[in-house]
Amino acid sequence: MDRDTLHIASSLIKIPRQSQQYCSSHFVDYVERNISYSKFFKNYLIPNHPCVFSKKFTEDWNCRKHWVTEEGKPNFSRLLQQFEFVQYWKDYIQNGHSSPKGCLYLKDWHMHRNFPDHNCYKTPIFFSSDWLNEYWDSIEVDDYRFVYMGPKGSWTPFHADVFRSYSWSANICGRKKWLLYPPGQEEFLRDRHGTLAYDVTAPMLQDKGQYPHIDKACQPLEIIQEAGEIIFVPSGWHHQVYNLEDTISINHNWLNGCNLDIMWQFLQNELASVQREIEEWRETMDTWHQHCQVIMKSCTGIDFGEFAMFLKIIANNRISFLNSSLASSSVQSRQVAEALESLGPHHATFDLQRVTYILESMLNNEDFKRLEPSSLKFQPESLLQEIREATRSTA
Ligand SMILES: O=C(O)CCC(=O)C(=O)O
Ligand SMILES: [Fe+2]
Repeated sequence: MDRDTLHIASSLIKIPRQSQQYCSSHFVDYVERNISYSKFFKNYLIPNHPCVFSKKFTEDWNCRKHWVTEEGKPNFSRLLQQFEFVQYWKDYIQNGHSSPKGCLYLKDWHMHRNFPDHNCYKTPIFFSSDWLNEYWDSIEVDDYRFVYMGPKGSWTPFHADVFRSYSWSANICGRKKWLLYPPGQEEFLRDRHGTLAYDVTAPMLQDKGQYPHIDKACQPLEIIQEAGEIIFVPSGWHHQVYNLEDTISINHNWLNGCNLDIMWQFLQNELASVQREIEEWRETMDTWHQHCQVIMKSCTGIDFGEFAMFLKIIANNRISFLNSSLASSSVQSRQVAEALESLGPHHATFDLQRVTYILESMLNNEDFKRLEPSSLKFQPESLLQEIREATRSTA
């Protein structure tokens, strides 16, 4: 990241997100060839706008060569040697796109975790400020890097991504149709009980008795993604996705300093909905607030204590990086060091500014103040002080 971009980003940090108005535009930017990281950061990450990268950006990936035949179809003999689901898929196509098992879609397969040496793609630099995978790699519990393999006709219902993260998704072969709705539109796509639509194209949605706010919903942004292209799905944009051909894709969920505020708002909303759900027990239980955190963790995958820990690990890595003392003893820490190196010290400074901003907001949050000291394994005030010291010379 260059210095100008850091200045622009720093000045935006404390401005609350405007409620976003995207309905008027039905176009999505197409990135034909190399753009600088700073440009991607300013044009897409900060404004939280989608874009599509051309197939130039994946042309040197091994999987684009090895997993695909010359006709652009999945290379089953090659894939069969490696992966089991492929037998089902091959039979399905030979059987005229049908199977007694139905139209199965292999989703959320942790290929990267299961085959760490499978050097079949490289995350483009644009998506490399990835705190989600950096944190979950460090605790060795999970990751958010996936392969999807789906026959023509398979699809993913309407949703927004985990913790309101970004996603990027590259078609190794095949084509997808994406229907994207800007943040906030999902409120108009709920039925009278408040349940989010499963299929936004279902005729039932036109029934105003069932979907009372449907008239207010804008048309989705419709994107056809061709083989080799990568789509950037911004934070909190709900989407529904179709495989128009037999399609293999690689996607990551990721988040960073630009959408950290969206994640933090999401967690506060999640906690509020747990609290509403068990409101009636509030007065009868001393440990009601702790219980809310436990329920939130089991429904959402994270609680306030772990979110604070996540910020601590991210901040520590950047403090060490700025002090030139970042360890790179394991594969994971080498990956982190490489990413921080290629994004540069201005990016690390921006990251720390964002951690500070959110940590300060957390310290003012009533539910955060109520956490048991034991659920917080460090002192946020000390971390803020360390960040101030580390960024003093660079800011
Ligand atoms: O490709 C799909 O079917 C779904 C992908 C998706 O939801 C995502 O990348 O966020
Ligand atoms: Fe998604």
